[in-house]
Formats: sequence, structure tokens, C-alpha cells
Amino acid sequence: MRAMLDGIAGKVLAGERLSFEDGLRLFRTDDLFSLGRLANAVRERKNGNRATYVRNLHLNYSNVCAFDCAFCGFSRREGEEGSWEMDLGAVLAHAARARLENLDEIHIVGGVHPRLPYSYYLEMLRALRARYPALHIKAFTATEIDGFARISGKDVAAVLRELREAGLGSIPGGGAEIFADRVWSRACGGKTPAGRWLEIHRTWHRMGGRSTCTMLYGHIETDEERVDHLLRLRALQDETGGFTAFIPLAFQTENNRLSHLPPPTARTDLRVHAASRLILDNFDHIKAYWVMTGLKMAQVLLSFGADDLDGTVVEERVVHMAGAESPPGVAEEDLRTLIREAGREPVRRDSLYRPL
Ligand code: V47
Repeated sequence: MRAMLDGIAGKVLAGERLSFEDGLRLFRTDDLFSLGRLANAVRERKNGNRATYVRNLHLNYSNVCAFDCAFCGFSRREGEEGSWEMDLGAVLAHAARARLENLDEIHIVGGVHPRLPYSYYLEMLRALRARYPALHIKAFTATEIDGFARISGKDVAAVLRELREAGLGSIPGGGAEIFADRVWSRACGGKTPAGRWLEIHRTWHRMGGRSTCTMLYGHIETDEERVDHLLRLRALQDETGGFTAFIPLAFQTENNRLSHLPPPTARTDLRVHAASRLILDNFDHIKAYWVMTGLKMAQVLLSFGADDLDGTVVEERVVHMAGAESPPGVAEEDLRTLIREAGREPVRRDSLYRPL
């Protein structure tokens, strides 16, 4: 199968853009070594030997959600056993760890709550910014922001302006899943559709904001749908340049309606990260989200296209409620040791990927 990457290698090394068909070949080749080597060449061209991470804390203010995505182990109906909502006091108590542990970022996501008022989200941002002015607040997926527009009766641009005034620093990449209609209608429970997800990021980018983006892989999607997803992100990045990084999210199989599926294999993890690095030629960074792949796989991914490990991730819950076996967080020194042992240079960064 080695011949399968011949034409593609030439294009990549000449800095030429890959087509849909090239992308498919990356997802279908058996020659993972060549795929990895090519992705690594691009990774080193763009980011040298650096592997970045951020000192961050996750906050999941509520898991109550109006939608019912087939892959989700996190969401609950209001009042259902295992559901929670944090009031402002609980949010601030959780965030107190940020000062205690000298963190640089708080990453806030929840479900699409059917009843919390719009003011709840603005007050959360204002209170966090007042107490922790140096902390970057990365909060609310496009899916949640779409919900805020609905409950406030305002358009997305107005909502984003108000969130920014209240303290929002950047938007995380969740809720993108797989954009193709077939997957959306089977797995995404009627939530914010692909076009709207992209429109919300486009609006934020046009306001000068930065965001990340994701792809949930290893469930019911086809290779064609993966390539289609990546090309839609590449097209928006051509238009706005507002994405800082792309994050492949490895499907976790427990406590959801797709639990009968086998988890993504190591080969799939390697392939998806490497192919993403090669297709997304206009992205600076590819993140290996160790919470989903495991720390050991994340270390290897630093040579298969990835140049970032997210961060210390204190207390993540979305993924752990779907069965992730990784620890709930990792000490900064352990992350640095793991990066060094992979032959990379650890670099602490801020939320916009500037070295600290
Ligand atoms: O939107 C839900 C995904 C996302 C499962 O932007 C699942 O830097 C795997 O988006 N298995 C939330 N994934 C997490 C997320 C994220 C994480 C880290 C960094 C960033 C970033 C974003 O997790 C959801 C959904 O796409 N998800 N269920 C599951 N069973």
C-alpha cells in the first residue's frame, strides 16, 4: 500500500493543499508509518520541537440538557438522578482552585439547560472576571451560545458582544461532532446544526475573537464524513483565520446509546491526528486531548501531527462520565516529563497559544 501516499507526499512537501480524494487516501492507507512521518514533517515545520500545554481547570456548571445526543454520557434531564446545576457560589468555590494552583485558564461548558436564565451565564462570567482578572475564560460551545440566543431573543452577534463584555475570552470547540447531515440526524438529537455551529464561530471570528474546533471520531461516521468535516473547518479558517487549534475527540463508549460500538483503536487515533494535521494546512496547532486518548497515546501523538496536549485539566467530567479511564487531571511536572520523554520541548502557553 506504500504507493498510496506517493503523490500525496510530494504535495505535502511542496506545501500544496490536499484535495477531498487525497484526504480519503490518508484515512484509508495501511501505511501508517508514512502517514505519521508526513504529519510529523508538517508538525515540525510549523511548530519545531515544541509541545505546548496550558495550566487549566474545567468547570461543568450543569449537565442538564434539552438535547439527547446518542454519544453523550454526560447529559441528564432536569430532576433526573445524577443531574446537577451549580449556583454562582458553587461556581466560585470551584474556581478558587485557579488561584490556589496558579492556573491560566478556566474551560467552562455545560448542557443546553432548558430553564436557567440568560442572566445566569452573564453573571457567572462577571463574577469570575471580577475575582480572577488574570484568568482566561474559555467558555460555552456554539451549541450553548445558540441556546442563549434563543432564551434571550437576541441575535448571536449581540449575545457574543454581551458575553465578551462580561468576561468571555474565547470559545471552545465542542458541539461540532461530525457535520454531515446523516450523522447529525442519527446522533445529535435535534441540536444546533452544522451550518449554525459554523456561523456562530464565523461571527465570533469577525468580531476579532478566537476559538477552537473539534471532531468527534470513532462512532458511526465514515471516512468521507471525516474528510468533509475537516474541509468545512478548513474553509472557515481560510475565510476568518480565527481558529487557534483543532482537536480530534476520541469517542468514549460508556453510558450512552452507542455503547455497543467498539472504542476507537490505537491505529484510528494515530490516523485521525495525522490526517488532520495534513488536511488542515491553515491551522497552526493540533491538540492531542489526552483525557480522551489516554496519556500514553497522547505522548505518541506528539510525533503523529500533534503539538499540544491541552493541559492539566483539573476535574473534567464530560468525558469521564462516558467512561474515560484517564486520570481526572495531571500535575504540570508529570506533563512536562511526559513531553520531554517524547523528545519534545515542553512549553507552557496561554489560551491563545502564546508561550509563557
Ligand atoms: O461537545 C460528548 C464530546 C465535547 C462524548 O476546545 C464526547 O480546546 C467522546 O469539546 N466521547 C466536549 N467525546 C469536550 C470538548 C473539548 C475538550 C477539550 C478541549 C476542547 C477545546 C474542547 O465532548 C462535546 C462532544 O463533542 N463528547 N460525548 C463521548 N462519549
